[in-house]
Amino acid sequence: MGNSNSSALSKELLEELKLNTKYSEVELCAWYQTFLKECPSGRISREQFESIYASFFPDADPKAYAQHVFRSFDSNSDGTLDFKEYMVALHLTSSGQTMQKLEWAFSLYDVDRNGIVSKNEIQEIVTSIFNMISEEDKKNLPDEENTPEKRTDKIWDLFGKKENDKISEGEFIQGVLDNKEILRLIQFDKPQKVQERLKEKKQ
Ligand SMILES: [Ca+2]
Ligand SMILES: [Ca+2]
Repeated sequence: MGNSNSSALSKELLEELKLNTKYSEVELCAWYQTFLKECPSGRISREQFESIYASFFPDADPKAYAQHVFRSFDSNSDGTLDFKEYMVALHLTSSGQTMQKLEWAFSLYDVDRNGIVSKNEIQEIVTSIFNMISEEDKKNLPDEENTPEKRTDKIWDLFGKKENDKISEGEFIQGVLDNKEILRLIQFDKPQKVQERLKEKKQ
């Protein structure tokens, strides 16, 4: 339509996204139109991002987790998600390759971005995950992982770490690849439900 310049994706960005995500050129262009319709400014603010999460978890408090996820996707740390960051996020959370996903998981847990993960950082993310679980669902958690502290202790033990040890990115990824139990414990375990609601919203 009239404003073809502002609503077209640059060739450069298109090529980059084709390389780094599973999406085709046609899909990326379609996503871009949807993105611009939802976010005419071309950027998603942290507040918008939080309110999207809030709409998915009406029975819980997803704010802290949303902030951590936002940080992990805001790769240039400018406080907004542009289309590129948004598409990488979408790719990673839907069907990214394992290695990419694990690198992203590490960045989610590396709260202060210093390249290593401490037990405190694990507990911070685990606590934010707990805030997204409704009171009803919390009652069904196994006894040894039904508080953020217990779950953090369990993860830390599975990584074979002592209280003040740290985990490097390589160790983190290897640990998760070697032990499915760690993978289960570091994740929020209802991504499927969220994905379904996301799909519903897009239609
Ligand atoms: Ca950004
Ligand atoms: Ca850190």
